[in-house]
Amino acid sequence: MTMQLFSGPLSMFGAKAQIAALEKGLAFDLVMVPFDTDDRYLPRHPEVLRINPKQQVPVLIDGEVEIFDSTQIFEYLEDLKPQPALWPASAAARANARLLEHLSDEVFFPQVVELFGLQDAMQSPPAVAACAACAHHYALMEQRLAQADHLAGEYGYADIAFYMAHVFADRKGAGMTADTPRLVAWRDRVGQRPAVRAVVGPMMKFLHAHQRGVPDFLQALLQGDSGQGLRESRRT
Ligand SMILES: N[C@@H](CCC(=O)N[C@@H](CS)C(=O)NCC(=O)O)C(=O)O
Repeated sequence: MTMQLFSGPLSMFGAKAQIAALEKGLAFDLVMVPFDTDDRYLPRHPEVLRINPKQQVPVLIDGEVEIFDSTQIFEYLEDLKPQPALWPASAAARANARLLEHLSDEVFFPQVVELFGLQDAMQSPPAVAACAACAHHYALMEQRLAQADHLAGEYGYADIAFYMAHVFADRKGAGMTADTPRLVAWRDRVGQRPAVRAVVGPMMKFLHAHQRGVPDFLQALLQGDSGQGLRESRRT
């Protein structure tokens, strides 16, 4: 039976898992769970409730494997199909890449979450602090890109995680700027990947259809077929 990935139309963590599966060339059925239109996901799908005590997406079912959490799913996909590799080869480089992925999910993204609900108060102290924290993270990533085209050497999970997190940061008013030119070039490079376009394109079209903001740098995805022929096997 084909692997099933449970996500939501605006789930940045689900998008991480979806991009990774596409990069690996793995077939999967994408199951979109119910969702309300105010940045809140209500994953009432019975399989999500059964498998994830946190009741969150993404959840992956592959035969006897039933797991949740985007990073856990990264690890499973890497074990399942080692090529193309999305973690670096050496132990030290892998540790570094995992650290960057963790920082993106657990340090950078929580600052973005702070901005949810503050869109009309971007000069308020908590919004200013969250934007400053995002800018600090961008500056750190800019330094990483002095040595390589991607955050942890070759393109991989660290890039996927931070790309998705920064899309939401931009939507909430904490996007990257010309202060980090290497990072802007990285954004364009990663954003051109067919797997990334295939996931971010529909997400932007969903936002647009619900009269919600689409970042300037992603406006082009509203035109035409952003999936470029890369599709998961079926949407449920
Ligand atoms: N650490 C988890 C985070 C998952 C997460 O926050 N999922 C969100 C959607 S992007 C969700 O399902 N939220 C619903 C809720 O918390 O009630 C991961 O990496 O998968």
